[in-house]
Amino acid sequence: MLRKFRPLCIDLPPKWVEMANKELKGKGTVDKLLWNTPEGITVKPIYTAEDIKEHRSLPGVFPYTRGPHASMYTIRPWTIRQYAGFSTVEESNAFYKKAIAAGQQGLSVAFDLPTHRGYDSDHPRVEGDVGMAGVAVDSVEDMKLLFDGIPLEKMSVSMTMNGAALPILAMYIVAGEEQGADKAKMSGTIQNDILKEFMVRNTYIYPAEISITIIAHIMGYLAKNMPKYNSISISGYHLQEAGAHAALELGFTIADGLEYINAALKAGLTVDEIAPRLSFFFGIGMNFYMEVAKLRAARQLWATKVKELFQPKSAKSLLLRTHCQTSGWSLTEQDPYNNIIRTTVEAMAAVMGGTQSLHTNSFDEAIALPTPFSSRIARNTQLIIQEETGITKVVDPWAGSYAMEKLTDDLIVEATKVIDEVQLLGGMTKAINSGMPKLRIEESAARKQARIDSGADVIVGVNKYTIPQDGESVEVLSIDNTIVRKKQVERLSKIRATRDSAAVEKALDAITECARNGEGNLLDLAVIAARARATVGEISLAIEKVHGRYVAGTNVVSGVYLSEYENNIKDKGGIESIRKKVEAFEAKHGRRPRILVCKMGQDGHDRGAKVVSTGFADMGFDVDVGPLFQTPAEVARHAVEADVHIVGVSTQAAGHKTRVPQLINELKSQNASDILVIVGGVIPQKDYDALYEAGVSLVFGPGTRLPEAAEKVLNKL
Ligand code: SCD
Repeated sequence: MLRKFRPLCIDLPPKWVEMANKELKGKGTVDKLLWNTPEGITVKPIYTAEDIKEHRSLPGVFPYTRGPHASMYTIRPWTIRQYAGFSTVEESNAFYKKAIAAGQQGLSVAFDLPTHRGYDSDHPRVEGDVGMAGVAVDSVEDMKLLFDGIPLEKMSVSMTMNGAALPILAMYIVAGEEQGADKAKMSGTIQNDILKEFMVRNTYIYPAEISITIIAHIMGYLAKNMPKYNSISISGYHLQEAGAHAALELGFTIADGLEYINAALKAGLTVDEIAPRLSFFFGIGMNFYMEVAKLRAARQLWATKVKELFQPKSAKSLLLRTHCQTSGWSLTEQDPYNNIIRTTVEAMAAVMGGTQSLHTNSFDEAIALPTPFSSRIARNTQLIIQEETGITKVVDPWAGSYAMEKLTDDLIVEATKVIDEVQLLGGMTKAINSGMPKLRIEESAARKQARIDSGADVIVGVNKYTIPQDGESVEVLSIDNTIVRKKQVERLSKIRATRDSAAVEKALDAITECARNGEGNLLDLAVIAARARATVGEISLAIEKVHGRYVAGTNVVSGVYLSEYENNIKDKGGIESIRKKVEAFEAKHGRRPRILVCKMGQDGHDRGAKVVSTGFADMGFDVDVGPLFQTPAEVARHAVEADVHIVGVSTQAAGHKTRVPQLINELKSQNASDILVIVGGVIPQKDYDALYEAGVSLVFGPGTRLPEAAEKVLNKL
């Protein structure tokens, strides 16, 4: 009798169903308590012993679901490793020293976007980006100042660097040498995960094949010379930030890791030479149980897959060790102190999932780089969990929870489907070339946005329990980019004037030759070039000469925003009225409103641009998506050629103050000042007036509902 309340595949205890149905007092049946998550998992309101297939083995034992070490935090807690870097090397150095004195346990360097993309600070394409979203490093002289007074033999340093991993790691090695450090003792991690750059983050330089070769050379060099240094941080974090749900994040990340092992084997290395120094990096969002389960599932999946595919001899090759970062995307501009609570919940999930290292975001990061005050709170969040709560006293405390064990199994099943799909395409490089992972992530992001816009997914302060926006905003950090750039340009000129140019040229030629014929080790050669004071831009160019720069396609998914929005019954109003307005516009003007969505400068974070493009297209706009990394002049030319009504600038990395006014001037000079310019993204409230004064029609901060944005744009038109 009671089974009719349940979908056939979901087992709920009949006695419980009977009681719960009574408690529902006629307001539906227990079916409505089932939660179908974006991962394709049905979360039940209750789990029992029947849900557990088998008891899991101990932590420190294959398949390591419960942790890579037996004792975990009971003898050594995770490393508090806050990601930071801004403007000049001197300022970042002072910040690191203060953070260490205040309890931080490892360093994590954020570089600016020109450095990521292999441009020196004096390159004409990067004027607005130098020192904005991280620290500018052009040569080994900068690297030495960055770590001045910080002994690299003792301090473990993570460097988030992918595109320009080769020159940056070379400069770090030389900075260590010149401090007198023993390379073999230097510990840390270079992100060096280029595959995910092609999927989401976009700080690649070269095409995929040579990029993977560079990684194999780096793995080879480190295995031989720096055994304590982790050669890659295989990153799901950025996939989650770009919109991937947990099963996509997990599946693609594990598949990336398997691809790197294959690349190393192809380069003549053995699995046991490199796998123990592969490390991972996951994002931790607000779905608490799912995130704890994700880390447990990740360890089990990795150990099982590596054992099955590569049969390593060393148990260390099977261990998934990971860094985690709380979700930047989950932070809101509205009611920003709520972000402290979000970050705390996410940090708890990371720790209960058994992370080895953690970054907790500062509450103001939805709008700007953190201030010393917000950084302190973020760091203290971890110190309080570590030292006041007793959480470190029990290993894998969720083990044995019926719900957690089942969720771990369910996630393994869903992520395995993703991995199998990638393997069928021939591995991750081929899958990326097919465009599949990028589109799957963009689809997941568009669906998430539709669930928020329709009110199905709640974000407190954004689409529920909102407070009036009274213009009051938190203090944010501003960087005067012109001063940073001037300093960098001066230091570059001095280096170029004083170094032995013949030695530099010889070292750079050797890199070009190796990139051409594959003989030698690219990191070995980059170290020689860095010692001779070759710059990041020059070392990058030495390879670009042979392999060129990669240019990504501009496909977007269509239809998914609308279908997800319409699936959610809570708000049917918004979209239909927009579509009607679009039709009215078309009837009057003979064509639909046409918008060019663009990104300028070296900022490759394109989740916002892609979601807006998909959403606006689904609401009836004609959408052009511009290529990444454009100059204002290039965008203006594109806008004129495509005859658009609107240019929508998406910005995440603080370049808006320089580039948006330049774009408006460019449009004027091309007789196209009738084109509306709108700007959206991470923009502090205090910059709004300057943008309006420069001629911007509308500014949209994070958390804007797409139907509202579309309506405002149509009204302006
Ligand atoms: C630890 N150890 C133990 C133990 N716990 N030994 C016995 N029993 C235990 N219970 C040992 C370890 O084996 C290791 O020794 C040593 O202690 C240090 O521990 P660890 O776990 O290796 O910790 P750590 O050195 O901090 O390394 C953690 C990772 C590493 C392995 C995860 O790769 C790392 O630090 N990653 C950080 C990456 C990062 O910060 N990325 C920022 C990205 P041995 O070494 O001898 O084994 C930011 C970013 O991208 C932002 C977004 C953006 O820019 O877009």
